[in-house]
Amino acid sequence: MSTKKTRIAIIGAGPAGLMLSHLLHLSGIDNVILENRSRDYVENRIRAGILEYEVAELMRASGLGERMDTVGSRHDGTNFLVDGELHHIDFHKLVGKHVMLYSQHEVVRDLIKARLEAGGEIIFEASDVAVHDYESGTPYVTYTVSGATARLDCEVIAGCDGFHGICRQSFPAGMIVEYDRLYPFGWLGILAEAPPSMDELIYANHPNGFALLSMRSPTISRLYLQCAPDEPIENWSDDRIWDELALRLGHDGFSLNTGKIFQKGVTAMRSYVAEPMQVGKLFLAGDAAHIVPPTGAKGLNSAIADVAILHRAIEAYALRKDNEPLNDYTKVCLRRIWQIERFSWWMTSMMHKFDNHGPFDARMQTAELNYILTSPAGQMTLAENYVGLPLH
Ligand code: RFL
Ligand code: PHB
Repeated sequence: MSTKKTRIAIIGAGPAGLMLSHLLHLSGIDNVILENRSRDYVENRIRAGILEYEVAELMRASGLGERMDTVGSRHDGTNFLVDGELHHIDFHKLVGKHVMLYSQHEVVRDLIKARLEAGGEIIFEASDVAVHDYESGTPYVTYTVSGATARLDCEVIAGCDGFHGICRQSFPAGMIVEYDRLYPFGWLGILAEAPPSMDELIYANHPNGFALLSMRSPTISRLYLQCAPDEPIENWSDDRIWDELALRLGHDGFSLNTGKIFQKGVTAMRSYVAEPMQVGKLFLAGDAAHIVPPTGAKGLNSAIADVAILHRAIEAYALRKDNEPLNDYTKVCLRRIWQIERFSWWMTSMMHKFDNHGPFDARMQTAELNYILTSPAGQMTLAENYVGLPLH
């Protein structure tokens, strides 16, 4: 069996694993990423689109801002459509910050390019990845690549392998407490060759269900419709999708640009947190430890926030022999994560149609929306959370 050695073994080349690898490299800390998919697959996986203010700042501060600031676009606010009335939330005016619209797969491409140009090692198509001896001082990872088994010796393992990865599942039985909520709906998402119909997003609460207008570029729209969690995609012809989007997003003076739909998919909606996020020298980050429904645009951002915290903790350990920040990793992350979970759950509860809601619940939802959208204090709460809490 071939054996390699590094200081930090990172499992998963999603945004969490790649950003951690990049930040560690900038601190001069040797690391290797093991990813079970191909480079082409991870670079073309379509997911999130909104970067919080501080996440965008971190991209810039770590030398990754150039393409984001050229291809991406700055959004100073967003729109909520309720009872056919459009409310604009001006983040910049309310909290002096903005967000960036820049696709997750572009972030992933930038990070992979930066790592490879700096001589970093990402082992793609590594199968049978398994983590060992992380409760001792000498952890290691085994994997198979091109049919041969290999071993990677390390000091710390970062489990950045997403919700279905192996790292969380490798924790000792009974150690993890799971907090879980499944929502009784999903999102049908499309990408279409259609210029965005607005310059900022629209989050719509409609009697037929939630809809979201987003975009990827001046020629590509990204749009979502609330649907059943197990909705067969065949139920939705292109014509039905456009008709329903036009209905749910419709308001005075608005017209929906349509075009060729080139990607369609249904995503289930879930809130999930695993506690603790560490055992011995194995640390979870991003979707490996927690999931949010996409309504608050927080999934990618909270993955980056975890690794910003983990990077600082590994730096203290690796450069200054200070173990305290690593020992505190779960505590520091969870404080922020539960705030993100609350915001994502709240946005989801406020914006969707719940079939089990009676007339009273429905009125409560409307009252909450009216308060949030018309009170300066309500708008401030929304803006503060949407642009993102501090990255610590
Ligand atoms: P990722 O991106 O899932 O990356 C994990 C990586 O680990 C690899 N992996 C393994 N590698 C080696 N061995 C194994 N055994 C492995 N098992 C898995 C995977 O191939 C992958 O490359 O997790 P990370 O880095 O924590 O990043 C989190 C974000 O990707 C995620 O939170 C968001 O994309 C969530 N999400 C969305 N968030 C939003 O804020 N807005 C959205 O619109 C949005 N849309 C989405 C989404 C997630 C989706 N999923 C997970 C189904 C749409 C979809 C379809
Ligand atoms: C997206 O552009 O894909 C997107 C934007 C905002 C969200 C969710 C998804 O809340």
